Amino acid sequence: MALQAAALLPSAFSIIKEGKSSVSLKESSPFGISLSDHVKYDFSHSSLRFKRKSNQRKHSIGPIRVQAVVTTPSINQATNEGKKTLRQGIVVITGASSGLGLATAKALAESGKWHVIMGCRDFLKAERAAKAAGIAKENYTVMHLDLASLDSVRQFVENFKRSGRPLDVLVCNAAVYLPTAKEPTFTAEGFELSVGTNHLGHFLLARLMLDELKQSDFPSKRLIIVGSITGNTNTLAGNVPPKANLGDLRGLAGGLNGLNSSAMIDGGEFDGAKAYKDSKVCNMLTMQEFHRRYHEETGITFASLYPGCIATTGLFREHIPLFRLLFPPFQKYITKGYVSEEEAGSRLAQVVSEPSLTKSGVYWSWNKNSASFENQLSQEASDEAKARKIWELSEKLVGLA
Ligand code: LMG
Ligand code: NDP
Ligand code: PMR
Repeated sequence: MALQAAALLPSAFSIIKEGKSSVSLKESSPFGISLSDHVKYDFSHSSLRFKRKSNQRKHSIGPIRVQAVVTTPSINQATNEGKKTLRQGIVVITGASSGLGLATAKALAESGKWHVIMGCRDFLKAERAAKAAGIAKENYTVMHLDLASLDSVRQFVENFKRSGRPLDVLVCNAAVYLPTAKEPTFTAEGFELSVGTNHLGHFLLARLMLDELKQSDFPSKRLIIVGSITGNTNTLAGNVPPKANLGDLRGLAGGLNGLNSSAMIDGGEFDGAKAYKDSKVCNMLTMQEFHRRYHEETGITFASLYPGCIATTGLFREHIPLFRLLFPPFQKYITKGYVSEEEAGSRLAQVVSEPSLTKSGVYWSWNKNSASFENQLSQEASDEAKARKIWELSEKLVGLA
C-alpha cells in the first residue's frame, strides 16, 4: 500500500519574515528571559549551521516514503532595526501520539514558542491525534520512531540530522505497560518489551541525540526522561506489589532475552507490571547518570519527573476492563493522586520550557496546589553504583560499546 505521507506533513517551518514580527522580545522567548540576555546570546553559530535549504529531501520512515520539505527554522532574523528575536525551540517528544506526550505537544505548540517533533511508531495515528487535538500544522512534524527497534532509533536519528533542524530539548516519554501478560514479548533485538522500549530504546536515542543537543545554540538545552512514583519504593504507590527491584542486574547483563537469561532485570520470573516499574527505575537512574557524566561539560539540563497519576491514558490499555473502570475513580476520590491529561501535559511542558526549572539532576513532582518541587527518589532509584552499571550494560546491549 503506497501511502502519500508527504501530504500529511506540515509543509515546513514558518520563517519569521524580516521586519514582520510584531511580537515583543519577551513574548517570543520560550524562557521569558530579559532583553539583555537576548543581546548577549551569540547567534553566529546558528547562522552557520542553518543555511537555508530549499532542496527537498526524501526520508525513509519504515515502509512509508516521506518527502519532507526542509527549510530554515524560524530562526532569529535581524529586523530592520537590527533587533533579534529568539527562534522557536525545537523539541522532540517520543510517544506523542497519545496521553501525556500528546498533551505536552499541544501545550508547547499552543504557546507558539515551540515546534514539536512527534517521534511516533504509528505515523497515521500521530497525525490524526495532532489534528484532533487541534495542534496547528506549522507547529508540529511527525517523524517515525519505533523504540522497540534499535534500527528504527538509528534511522530516526539519521532522519533528524538530515533535516538540518537543531535539537533544543529531547523528551523521552513513550512507554508500554503489560500488566496482564503471562509470558514476555520481545523487541526486534530480543529484549523484553517493556524494558527494551521504555529504557533501552530511549537510552540509545538519548545517547545518539546528545551531540545534537550539544550543538544547539538555545539558551537552555534539556534532556527529560519521564519517571514515575510506582518505581519509587519510598512511597505508598511504590509499595503496591509487585515492587520494582533491579537486584544485581544479572538479567540485564544476560540480555533480557528469556533464552540464556531471564527476561527480567533482576533475573527473576517474568512479571509485566514489575518489568514496567523496573524500566521506570532505569529511566530515573539514566537521567542521573547523564547528569553526572555530561552536565558540567555541556550545560545541558537533565531531569526526570512524576507528572501525577493520569489514570485515563492509553498506558492501561492492556489492563483488564474492571481495572480500567475503577482505576480513575479510585485515584480521583481515594488516593487523590489523579491528574487530567491536560494538567499532566502542562507539568511536563514546564519541565521543557520554564526558566525556573533549569536545575539538572532533578526528579520533579507537583504538590496539591500544582506547584513543582524537587522530590526524593527511593534508595534504589538514586543508587550511583547501579546507575553506572546499568549505563555500561545498556551500552553493550544497544551496540555503543
Ligand atoms: C498487581 O496487583 C497484579 O497482580 C499485577 O498483575 C499488576 O496488575 C499489578 O501494579 C499492577 O497489580 C496489585 C493488587 C495487589 O492490588 C490491587 O489492585 C488489588 C486491589 C486491592 C484492594 C485494596 C482495597 C483498596 C480500597 C479501594 C477500593 C476501591 C476500588 C478501586 C480499585 C482500583 C484498582 C486499583 O495489591 C495488594 O496486594 C494489595 C495491597 C496493597 C498494599 C498497599 C501498599 C502497602 C505499603 C505499605 C508500606 C508503606 C511503606 C512506605 C512508606 C512511605 C511513606 C511516604
Ligand atoms: P500512553 O499509552 O497514552 O502513551 C504512551 C505513548 O508511547 C504512546 O504514544 C505510544 O504509541 C508510545 N509508544 C509505545 N511504544 C512505543 C514504541 N515502541 N515506539 C514509539 N512509541 C511507542 O501512556 P501515558 O501517556 O500515560 O505514558 C506516557 C509516559 O508517562 C510514560 O513514560 C509513562 O511511564 C509515564 N507515566 C504515566 C503515568 C500515568 O498515570 N499514566 C504516571 C507516571 C508516569 P501509540 O500511540 O502508537 O500506542
Ligand atoms: Mg497505584 C497512595 C497513592 C497512590 C498513587 C499516587 C498511585 C499512583 N497509586 C496509589 C495507591 C495505590 N495504588 C494503592 C493503595 C493500591 C492498592 C489498591 C494501588 C493499586 C494500583 C494498581 C493495581 N496502582 C496502580 C496499579 C497499576 O496497575 C498501576 C501501575 O502500577 O502501573 C505500573 C498503578 C498506578 N498507581 C499510581 C500510578 C501513577 C500508577 C500507574 C502508572 C505509572 O506508574 O506509571
